[in-house]
Amino acid sequence: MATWFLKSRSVLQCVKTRAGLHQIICNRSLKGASLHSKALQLEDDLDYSENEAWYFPGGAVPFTSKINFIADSSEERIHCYRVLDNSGHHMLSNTSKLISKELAVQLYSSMVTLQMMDTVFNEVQRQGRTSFYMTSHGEEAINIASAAALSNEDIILPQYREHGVLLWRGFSLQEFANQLFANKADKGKGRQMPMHYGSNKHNYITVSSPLGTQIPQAVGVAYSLKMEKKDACVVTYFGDGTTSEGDFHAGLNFAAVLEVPVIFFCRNNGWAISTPVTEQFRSDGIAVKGRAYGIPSIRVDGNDALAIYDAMQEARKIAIKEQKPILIEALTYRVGHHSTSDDSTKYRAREEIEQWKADRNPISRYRNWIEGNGWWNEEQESTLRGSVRKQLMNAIGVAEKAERPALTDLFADVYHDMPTNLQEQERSLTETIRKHPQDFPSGFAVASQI
Ligand SMILES: Cc1ncc(C[n+]2csc(CCOP(=O)(O)OP(=O)(O)O)c2C)c(N)n1
Ligand SMILES: [Mg+2]
Repeated sequence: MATWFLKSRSVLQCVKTRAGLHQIICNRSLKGASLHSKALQLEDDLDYSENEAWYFPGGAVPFTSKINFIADSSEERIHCYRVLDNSGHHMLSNTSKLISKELAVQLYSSMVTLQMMDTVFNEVQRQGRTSFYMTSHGEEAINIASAAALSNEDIILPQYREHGVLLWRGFSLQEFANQLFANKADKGKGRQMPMHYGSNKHNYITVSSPLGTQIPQAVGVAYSLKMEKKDACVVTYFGDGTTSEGDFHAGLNFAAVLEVPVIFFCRNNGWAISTPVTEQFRSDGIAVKGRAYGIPSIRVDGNDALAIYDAMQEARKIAIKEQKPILIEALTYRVGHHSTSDDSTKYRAREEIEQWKADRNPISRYRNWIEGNGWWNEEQESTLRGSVRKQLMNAIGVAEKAERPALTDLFADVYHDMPTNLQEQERSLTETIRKHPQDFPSGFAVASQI
């Protein structure tokens, strides 16, 4: 391998072969076409003399006599793709890219449902009826429009503020309520914190609290899709704060090298609980980081449903057809508190929140567009809101009254044969509940004999 650094141009052929070999060793699944295009790229580089360039994997590296550090930022920031302007007028000259009336209305109805569901479930938590909640207020367009651009076969690895994707896929308001109340009908058997949704049926991998763990996992899932030659991709969502985790960087690098169909979707909402993005990184946001790893990347207006839909559709096409990762950075704002355990007015100005809520609201902007098309009116609005409210009230009533999961479920499903330490813990918990029933919520099915 030391011959790599041989200076003579006469060894170029040898270097070319080595570059080819290097690629094969790195990734045996590389298709012939891809190798061929890399070889062509090297041919183009032949214009350089040996004094002008070194040949390294990836192409020729020209020499310069100027000492020149790559700038820490470019003069102009990466542009942000949008289709609708602030008042909901479309900016495209080619209007054929716009969506059908049916889909447009479906997107709007789902965004409103998500907003209402968040408002009501958040209230329920404030009343002390559930233990925790997180709204996606301000990020409704990201949730719904990104989901709408996918096929249900695409696998989602979420962070936690993307329950709208699950809503779009058909997870019912009753199923959401069952999870939040941790009742017997909850698919997770009440073992997860509220908001930690998951559903096999909807190809939605269960939320996991430690930030960023979903990112390298998504790359692994995408690698399996690649091996099985599936016509599908993986989408993993995460926030701006999560890009400071090592898992983000490891995940991007693996995805680029393994050439897998994964879409990294970053919701850059300005805050990671109380940490603003200005204290999180000094780069031009997240999109620029994709390039550093060799990943095609785009910045999108996260409050423009049509832009999100369009970008996601394109990203999906590239990811599957070209078998490569894509990074999408959606600029938005976390209008709500981080969670019900947070009061964001303690660390940010109310005016900032109000400005995003009023002037940059993704739902009202989109409503202006569909109303302008004659596809929506006030009567439809009140019918939709009335119906969603009724469904929510009903779902909450049912979920709250439902039986709790059996206590034994707390210890099941991890091991085929329960180890003795878990058996001991189960016995001890059952005993404690029997002795101090007043300290535990009622309605547990405690095993009679363990
Ligand atoms: C590894 C890890 N570190 C810290 C936390 C605590 N924590 C939970 S959410 C959060 C903020 C994440 O911000 P971001 O990724 O921007 O997502 P957002 O909440 O803005 O949607 C933090 C620090 C955690 N869950 N996991
Ligand atoms: Mg954030």
